[in-house]
Amino acid sequence: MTLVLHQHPLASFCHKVLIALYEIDVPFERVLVNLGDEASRTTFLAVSPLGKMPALRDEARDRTLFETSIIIEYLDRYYPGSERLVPEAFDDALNVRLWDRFFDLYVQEPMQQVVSERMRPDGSEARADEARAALGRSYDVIEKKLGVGDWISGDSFSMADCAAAPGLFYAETLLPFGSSRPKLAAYYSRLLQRPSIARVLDEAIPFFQYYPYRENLPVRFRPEA
Ligand SMILES: N[C@@H](CCC(=O)N[C@@H](CS)C(=O)NCC(=O)O)C(=O)O
Repeated sequence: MTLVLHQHPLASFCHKVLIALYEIDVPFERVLVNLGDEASRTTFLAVSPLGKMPALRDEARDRTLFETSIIIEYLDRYYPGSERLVPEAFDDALNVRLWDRFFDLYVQEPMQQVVSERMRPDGSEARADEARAALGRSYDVIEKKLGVGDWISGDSFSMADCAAAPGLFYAETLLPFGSSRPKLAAYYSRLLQRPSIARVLDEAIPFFQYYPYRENLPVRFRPEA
């Protein structure tokens, strides 16, 4: 198999690239990374020296890529699906890249911050409130942006929606969208119904038992008590 994705099924940034791979509909192999296992960690660090997931190896073109947005741009260019994930026209592409950055930096980052605070050995969760407040501000920006077309940058599903789905999926378990953000809630429902996204989330079901906020997941993903 030419494309090999090194990933973990619970990791939100891995979900982002998996969604893109399913949208493009290109065959790939996956290697499950277990950072707690010495052998798996060593193999992974040889591919992704900073230890960040996911990483993509393309044997056919002899390229190794990390950083999700770069991986998706690469796939979209060299293994394009029927619809482009990053539009050709510069202004449209810039808009997609802007919202891709927005979801990575201002949704995924504070979301991960809240989750990692839960794992602090002293149990203090000192910075969780700050990160939740940042998430709330991001929700307000998204609410304002939505309204033209079904997707974040308009009528076409794009790389930015690949970034939005995993960030919002986990963020909603930490800070619900609330009744003041109806467009965000409707966008989130559309994302969950998108076949590529539903597939990625369904594949993660066996792993959701390890998610610290599993009790707040949508019912169909919640592990049995
Ligand atoms: N900016 C990176 C972020 C990747 C990232 O933070 N991945 C997480 C998993 S969701 C990770 O590798 N965590 C392990 C670690 O930081 O040690 C990207 O877009 O690829």
